[in-house]
Amino acid sequence: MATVSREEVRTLLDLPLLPLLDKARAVHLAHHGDNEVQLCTLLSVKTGGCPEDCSYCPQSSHHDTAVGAERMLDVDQVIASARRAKDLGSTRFCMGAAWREVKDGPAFDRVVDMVRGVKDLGLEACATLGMLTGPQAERLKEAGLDAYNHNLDTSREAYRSIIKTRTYDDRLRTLQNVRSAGISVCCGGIIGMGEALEDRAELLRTLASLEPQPESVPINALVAVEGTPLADMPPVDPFDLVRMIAVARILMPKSRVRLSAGRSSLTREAQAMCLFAGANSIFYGEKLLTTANPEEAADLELLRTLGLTTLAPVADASGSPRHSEHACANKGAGCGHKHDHEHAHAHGEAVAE
Ligand code: SAM
Ligand code: DTB
Ligand code: SF4
Repeated sequence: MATVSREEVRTLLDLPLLPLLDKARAVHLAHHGDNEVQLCTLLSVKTGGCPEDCSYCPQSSHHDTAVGAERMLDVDQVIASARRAKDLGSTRFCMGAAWREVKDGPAFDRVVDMVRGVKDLGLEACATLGMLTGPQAERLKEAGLDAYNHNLDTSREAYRSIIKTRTYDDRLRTLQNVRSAGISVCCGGIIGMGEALEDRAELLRTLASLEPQPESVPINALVAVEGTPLADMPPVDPFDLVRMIAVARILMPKSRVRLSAGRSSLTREAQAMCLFAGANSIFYGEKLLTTANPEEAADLELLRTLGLTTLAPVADASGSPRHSEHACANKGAGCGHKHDHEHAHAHGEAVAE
């Protein structure tokens, strides 16, 4: 897309909700008419004790929260979780570490092995490990990493009041290293941290101006965690989240927009509006990194009610059946579809594929 100005983004964000939804929906249908939602499962492979001071984060060692520093998980534990996620229908598995930056050595070697194991299962592999150098990004790429999550979180101006231990430019540098290594970019932000509308507009403008635009754009609503400096922030107005998603969809038509943290505080109806506005991925599984997320069954039921399907898994090198049989209303009528995802696609159902 041609460069967009802050004023143009602000005009979109300020539209009355229904005309904004009309615009976003038109863009969404033109680029993602398949009605597919990707299920992505998160796992914290190294929890807590992080030296960064991100005001929103329960894993920062600067804040006194219930999340303590834990040992890094073993490769086998991670692969077992990834297998469970896949059996439940996820097609993407994202490993998070509470690190400021990746340091070469045994811990990074272990993450590289985790990436290989996740890829062997036929899942998309994503990681979010803090800052990365070019050579580190290349090593992850060689291991098969598909995507790297590194959020800009908010505007450059507001960033300084949210995080003091690193700069916006540090963030942009890592994004460039990821891009140069040929890994796809997952980059988004958070609303509800006390930022002004201008900051939201500026975040969206910055994301949309990245060249190329990020393939994946997570939009998080702050999960206000006790012990963090943002613990007492008022809850996000769900319509504000719908607006952010709608404008992200309009500005980044081809990207996968992810309805991310904060879903546990949203009604089914609010989530439905987010999905209508252009979100086509959710984090799936009872936990995000350290905080709660809706139960899988509730998510599948919601998608089914809305007539959305889940993204089909990519081919598995082993060729073995990857999904258990799933009760399909059409099976009795002899629809002939052998696997869950075939039923889902043919009959407009949302099932764990
Ligand atoms: N340490 C790495 C980093 O900061 O990039 C990776 C993990 S970090 C937890 C990943 C992202 O989670 C952050 O960039 C932030 O956008 C999001 N996040 C963390 N805590 C959050 C919260 N309480 N509410 C909403 N989003 C949150
Ligand atoms: C993203 O933007 N949101 C996810 C994922 N990328 C890594 C993380 C949300 C974390 C919410 C707080 C927690 O569970 O610790
Ligand atoms: Fe550390 Fe990432 Fe949390 Fe910031 S968001 S404190 S870098 S884990």
